[in-house]
Amino acid sequence: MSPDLREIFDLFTADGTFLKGEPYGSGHIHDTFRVETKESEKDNYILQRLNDKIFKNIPELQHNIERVTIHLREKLSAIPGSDIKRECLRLIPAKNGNSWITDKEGKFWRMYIFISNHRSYNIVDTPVKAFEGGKAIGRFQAMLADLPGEPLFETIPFFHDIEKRLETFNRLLEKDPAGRAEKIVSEAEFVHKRAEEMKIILKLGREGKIPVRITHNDTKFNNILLDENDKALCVIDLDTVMPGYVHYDFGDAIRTAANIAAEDEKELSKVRMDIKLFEAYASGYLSETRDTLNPVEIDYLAFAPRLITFTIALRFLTDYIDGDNYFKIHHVHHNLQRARAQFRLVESMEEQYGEMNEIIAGLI
Ligand code: ADP
Ligand code: GN1
Ligand code: MG
Repeated sequence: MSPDLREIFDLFTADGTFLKGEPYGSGHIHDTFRVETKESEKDNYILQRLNDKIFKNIPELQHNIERVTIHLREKLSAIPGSDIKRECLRLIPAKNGNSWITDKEGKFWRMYIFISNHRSYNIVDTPVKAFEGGKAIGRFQAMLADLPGEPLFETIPFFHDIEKRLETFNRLLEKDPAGRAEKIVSEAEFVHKRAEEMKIILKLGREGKIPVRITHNDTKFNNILLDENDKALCVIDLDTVMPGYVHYDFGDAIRTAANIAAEDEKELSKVRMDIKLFEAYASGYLSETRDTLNPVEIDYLAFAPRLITFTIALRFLTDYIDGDNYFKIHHVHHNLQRARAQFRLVESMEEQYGEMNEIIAGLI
């Protein structure tokens, strides 16, 4: 049954009267709706029914987002000419005093101001947009570097931990709960061939050579909104903002900003990492972070897209053999199709790895 959005809307302290609400965006995790208000001068809103199968502790998750958005807003307010309503997500408090409500079925909902006149891209077609995306993520990391207080909650423990992801994959491959293991023999071989080299970032972390920082952890390009002139506007989807390595954010952004094809492209010959888009994103990112990254972090930036694209391909593949319990899918073999496209993208990055390293070195 579709939710009664008007009823949910009225549980929040939003300014404006509910006119209509409809599904919005192409996120893989939550159920997202855009609510339009009757008054043209008032804000519109985003309502989200949160995925509590994936996020086990929603009050902790919301607490993180409250802290992060308050901090970002303070930083932005100090910049003359900033547009606070559009450059940072704003949670709308519920009438119960929390930043979320639960509905009759026990499902959690939250509300944000809808960021007006933004542009969102699943595929990036010009280096200028990639550059702006890089700047947005670089600035985001810089602004959160001095977040006061306790470390943020780990909303999904071991989220980018490739060792754990490999263990889960191998366990499910053995168990084969959906009877699909025989369909992925060549993909499993692809994974096993690269498993060892993918552990390098974790090893560098354990050896203390790269620091844990506050990272976003889900920097796919449609989580970076641009404005009507395609300038960096706002980083959204803050559910996984938590301690992490900068490589996770750099890698995931390149995975999406520099892939000239869709994430789930069926025609694998169309999938390729465009080196100009890579260069542009890296240039935007380093323009904001060059002075704060340590030499080892910089040395491994070019490796990061290989790691994260591999990790996310592995997660799509794992979900496929598990029977599609995690990502929203739009057809029966969707997760396999996504995994194949992402593995092809890993190969394209491998082919251009030398050049990627040269570009990073040239930007420092
Ligand atoms: P998911 O985790 O499912 O990806 P997101 O929080 O990224 O959920 O939201 C899904 C989509 O909704 C985003 O990709 C974006 O298009 C849109 N969206 C989310 N929050 C806002 C907002 N405050 N203003 C405008 N659009 C938004
Ligand atoms: C999910 O939430 P969304 O759709 O922006 C996923 C990411 C994956 C991505 C793949 C919490 O991102 O980790 O990289 O799909 N988010 C979560 O498209 O698992
Ligand atoms: Mg998203």
